[in-house]
Amino acid sequence: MAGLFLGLDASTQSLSAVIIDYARRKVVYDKSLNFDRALPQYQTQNGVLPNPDPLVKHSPPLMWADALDLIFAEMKKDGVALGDLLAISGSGQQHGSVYFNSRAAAALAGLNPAKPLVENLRLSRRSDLPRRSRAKTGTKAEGVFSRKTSPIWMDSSTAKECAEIRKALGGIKATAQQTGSDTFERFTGPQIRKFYKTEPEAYAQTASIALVSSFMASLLAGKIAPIDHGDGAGMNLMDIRKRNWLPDALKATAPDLNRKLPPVVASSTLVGAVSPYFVKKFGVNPKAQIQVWSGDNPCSVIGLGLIKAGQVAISLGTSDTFFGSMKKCQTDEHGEGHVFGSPTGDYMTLICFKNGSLAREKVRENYGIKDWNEFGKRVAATPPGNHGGILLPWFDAEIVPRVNQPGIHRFDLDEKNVAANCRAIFEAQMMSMRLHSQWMKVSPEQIYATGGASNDQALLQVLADVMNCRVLRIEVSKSAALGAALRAAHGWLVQAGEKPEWEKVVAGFTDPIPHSEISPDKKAAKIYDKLVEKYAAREREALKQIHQPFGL
Ligand code: XUL
Repeated sequence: MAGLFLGLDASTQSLSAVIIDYARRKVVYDKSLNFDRALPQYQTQNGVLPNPDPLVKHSPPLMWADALDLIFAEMKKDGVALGDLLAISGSGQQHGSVYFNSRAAAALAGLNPAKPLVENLRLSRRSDLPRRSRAKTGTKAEGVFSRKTSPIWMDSSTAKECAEIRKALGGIKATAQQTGSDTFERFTGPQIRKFYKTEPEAYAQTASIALVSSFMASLLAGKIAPIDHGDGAGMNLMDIRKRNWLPDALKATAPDLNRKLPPVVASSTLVGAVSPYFVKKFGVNPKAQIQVWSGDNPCSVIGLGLIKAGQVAISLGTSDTFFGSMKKCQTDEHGEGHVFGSPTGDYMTLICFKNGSLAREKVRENYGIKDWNEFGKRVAATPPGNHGGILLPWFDAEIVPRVNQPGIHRFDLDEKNVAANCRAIFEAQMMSMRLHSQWMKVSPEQIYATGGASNDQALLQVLADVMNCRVLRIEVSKSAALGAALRAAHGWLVQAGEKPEWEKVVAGFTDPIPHSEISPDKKAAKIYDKLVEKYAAREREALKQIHQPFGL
C-alpha cells in the first residue's frame, strides 16, 4: 500500500507530527512545536496559563488551533508530500475540555483558507459570522467558544464537584465500576460541573463540549467530531462496559448534558474527509480521511506496541504514567487507577502521577545542576536505597496518592546533600509507582520505558531495581504521535475492507532498542523491597497530616 499516514499529538507543552510510510515500515517525518516558544503571544508557561490559584490550570484553545496551522505550514515548508496523505489521526492530552457555542458548527464547516484558523474561530468581524447567526448575536459575538480557556489535566480545583458526583453514583467503588475510575479533579465531568455551577449562563450557551482530542479532530474535519472510547473514559461520564454515555453520571454532572456531548464512538471510526481549508492552504490530499482522535495514553498503548494483555509500559513525561493493556475490564476498587478503552477494542489500565518531569526539573534547578547528564551522574554516585533517605515528591498537588496541598517531605534525608536528593526524587517516583500499581495485579516479565527521562541509564537502573523487573527502552521518542499515525493506518485499512491485525500493524515500528535491556541488580532489588515499606508508612503518615477536605 503506497501512501502516508499522519499522527499529531497535542500534548501539554507541544504539538508534534509524525508521518509514517506504512508500506516501507518507516517514520519519514518527525517534528515538534513547543507552545511557549513558537506562540509566545499566548503567554503560557509549559503550555499552561499562569493563574493565582495553584489548583487552577487552564490553556487557551486558540493556541492549539494556531499550532495546528503552524505545524501544517512547517510540513509544507519542509517539502512533505501532503498530497500523498491517506489518513490523519491524533492524540490529545487527556481530560482537557473545549466549550463551543451554537456558532461553532457553521464556522467549522466554512473555514476560510485565506485567513488563519484562529481568525476563523474568533469570528472577529460581523462579516465573519455565519449568515444565520448574525441577527441573533449582533457584533458582541465572541467567536465559537462559550468559554475562552480550557481546563486541562493538571487542574485540581474540583474536589467539591468530585465528591458530589461520587456521592450521586454511590461512592468510590461504584463510581469506578461504572465509569472506569473514581471521580478525579482533572476528569472532564467534575470540570463541567464546576463550569455549570460557577458560570451558569456560559454553560447554557454551550452547544457542544469537546475534549482536546475531539477539538483538534473537529478543526481538521471541519465539523464537530465524536469522542472515542479511549478518551471518553477519562470523563467520569461514560459507561466503561457498554461504552455509551452513562445517564446517571450525566444527570449528576450538569443539566442538558446529553444534548451538549457528541456521540462516543469506537477508536477506529472515521470522522470524514479533511476540511477543504487544509487542502487549499497546504495541499493536503482532498481524499485524506480524518480518523477520530484519542487520548495520549490510549495512543501510546499502540505507539509502544502494547497489544497483548499484561504488557506494561512506563512513560516518563510531563506526567509519569504506568499503563498496560487488559482484556477484561477490572476496575480499581480503591479508586486510584483508571480503566480506559484501548484503541484495539480491549481495555487499558493507567495510573497517572502528576509530579513527573516537572518535579525532576525542579530538583535539578534547585540544586543548580546544568543538565540531565549531570543529574544522572549524581544519581549514579549514590547507593541504591539512599541510606534509607526518603522524599515525598509533592511539588505540585498530586493525583496518586491524592494530595491537594503541595509540599515536599524529607525523612532521614539531608536537604543539602545534592546527590542524595537527585536519587531521592526518582526513587520516590518509582516506589510510588510500585505501591500504587498493585491493584492491576500484573507481574510483567518486562517493562517498556519511554518518555524524556527514559534516555538516562542511571534512572532506568533505579526503575529496574525498584520494580525488580527487566526494563527495555523503546526507540520511539513520540509514542503518542506514532500511535496516532498507526491508528490512522489501521482505520484506513478497515475502511478499505481489510481486517488488519494489530500485531501486524505495529510490527517494525515499535521494536525495543537493540541491547537496551537493563536487568535488575538482585542486591539493590532487596534493598528496595524494604525501603518500599518505609516509603508506604511515611506516605500514610504524611497523608494523615495533610488536611484533606471532602472526604478524600
Ligand atoms: C492521564 C493524564 C495525563 C495526561 C497528560 O490520565 O491525566 O497523562 O493525559 O497528557
